[in-house]
Amino acid sequence: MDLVDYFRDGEVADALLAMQRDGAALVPWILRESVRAELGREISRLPFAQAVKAPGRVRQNFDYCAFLGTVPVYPQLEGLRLAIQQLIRSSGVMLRSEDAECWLANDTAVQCYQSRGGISGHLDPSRFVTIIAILTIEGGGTLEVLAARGGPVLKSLRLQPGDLALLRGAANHGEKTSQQRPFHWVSTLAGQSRTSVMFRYNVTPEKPLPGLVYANAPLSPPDI
Ligand SMILES: O=C(O)CCC(=O)C(=O)O
Repeated sequence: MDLVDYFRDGEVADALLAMQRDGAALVPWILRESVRAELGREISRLPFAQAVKAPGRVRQNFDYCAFLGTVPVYPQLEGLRLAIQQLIRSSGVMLRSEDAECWLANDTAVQCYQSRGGISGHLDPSRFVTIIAILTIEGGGTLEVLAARGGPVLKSLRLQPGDLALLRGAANHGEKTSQQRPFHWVSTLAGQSRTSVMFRYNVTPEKPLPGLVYANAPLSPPDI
């Protein structure tokens, strides 16, 4: 059974163009109920860690579990990674920064927000290029594109279980400014928790990102 509804491909292409224009866009209800339930069960077994304070003024209030490259041991998440990669690559969309056909989902992060959790206004690191794909697995939240770190809000997306949000990543080939990446913040809906799965195209996977630990990172050699 397909994880996502391929018959709605045209909707993904339209959303990618809206993402290019506005910084973010939504493809509602892309995951089937049964798929979300399976993912939820698998996600509950992940080795979560608490997000550490990001550099500067960014406040992060969630637990996360990240994988670089493939997602070993967790077949539902790995299946979702491949399905979303295929969905975006086959959209036929030519973005300003790069053809969507070149996009890779080689960096996966599962994030669990308790009620009132979230992340304050920030830019994603420039190593994450072109498209950031964010699925809401459980709970509800809001993702807002901002004119600057503290607002005002330019576009607001309400995130429901099964939705796919698309966020504009950095331009490939070394973007130096923040013109391409939108400032954004994420919050939970009142009284709700939220679990998201985020797929990104990391163009410098060999360089560690301060504060981020991958669950499948190779063990460091023993001290001798
Ligand atoms: O969990 C989400 O919906 C996205 C979080 C986000 O913007 C980030 O971690 O940079």
